[in-house]
Amino acid sequence: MGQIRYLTAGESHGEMLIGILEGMPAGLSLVADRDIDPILRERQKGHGRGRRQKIEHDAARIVSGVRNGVTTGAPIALLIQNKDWEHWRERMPILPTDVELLPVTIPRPGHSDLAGWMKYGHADLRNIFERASARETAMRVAVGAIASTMLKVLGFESACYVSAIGGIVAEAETTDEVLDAREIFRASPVRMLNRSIEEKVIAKIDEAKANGDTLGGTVECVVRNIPPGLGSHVHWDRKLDGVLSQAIMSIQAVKAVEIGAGMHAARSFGSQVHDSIGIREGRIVRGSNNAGGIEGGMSNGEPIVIRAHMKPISTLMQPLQSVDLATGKETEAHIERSDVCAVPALAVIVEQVVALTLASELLETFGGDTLSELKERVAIRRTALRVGTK
Ligand code: EPS
Repeated sequence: MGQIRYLTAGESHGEMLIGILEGMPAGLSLVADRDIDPILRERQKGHGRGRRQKIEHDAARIVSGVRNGVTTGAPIALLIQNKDWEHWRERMPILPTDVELLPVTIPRPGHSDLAGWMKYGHADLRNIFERASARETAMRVAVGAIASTMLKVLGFESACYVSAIGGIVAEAETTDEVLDAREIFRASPVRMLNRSIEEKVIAKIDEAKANGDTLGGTVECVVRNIPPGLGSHVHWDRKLDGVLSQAIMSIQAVKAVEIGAGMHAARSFGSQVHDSIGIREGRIVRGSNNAGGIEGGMSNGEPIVIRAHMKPISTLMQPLQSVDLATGKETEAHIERSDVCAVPALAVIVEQVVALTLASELLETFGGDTLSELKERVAIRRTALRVGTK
């Protein structure tokens, strides 16, 4: 368990999303429209997003924990208004109502609908999926952007791009390539590195849309300048790779996580996988980074490389077979406005979720009530690791 805790609340078509971030040190300069809102806007982009993103203009309002543009060390509370609530306020009432709520009773295969019904028995599946919706990730991104702001001050650099959509793959060769190409993929409608395949990917998303279908894909996140020693080898629940994977697996529609060489490592000889250790000017250097920056559950100073694989979105305009839970009869699944492809949004979400985890682990390892204390301690760790001195 790291030192940062956060909670989100809110339904996709409720009045607002709410977040509370606890454990940030005092002394961080933080202004929502400079540090959070540009990242929220990035999450809304991408070819294949639905009409909802034309309605929303996500912006965070900080309501506590910051004074005069600087964190105080108190919990930071945030609000994001759902503009679409205007259209839903009658059907998403907090108070008892006489308005007909038009219950949804036919679960969508792949969504939370059926498992949530089995768990809660709600007669209206909307009571499940309004909260399960990936709309919640808007607040996770807002909270993560605060962690990112702190990590940037401490010299961390991160980027996350889309390496595959619908089976069309374009992976970076090196970590530096990803970080250097940030402006390129941010400008891409599919957040990919290779502009030459962009058209092919866009055509595939359009084909899915025309067929009432959806597409998933893969994103790759890299983070550079991480001090060694985050996480721990001593307990299962303190291992950095375990903690990162849990955080990423908790993002809606993510079905697999890989670190470094990931699945490829399982198919290769050890001599092809493990990263040789060398020395240059008194400093440890590695021959490769197949470990993805983590060995023995600890950061080893190399860039962290982590991939998340997303299933296709489960609301299909050409629905699969399902069962009406009210009548017990087989029929077509419920249709709800949704996205065709949200993999570019996932890239933004993963980068911020990784930042939250790293910030939390950083504070666990180095402590620090104030940002200046934390900065000093991180600097000592970064410079202390010289070898060959005797
Ligand atoms: C989302 C907003 C939602 C969905 C999407 C995420 O908007 P609406 O339901 O009003 O169209 O587009 O939710 C899902 C993919 C899901 O599985 O529920 C957003 O802002 O990210």
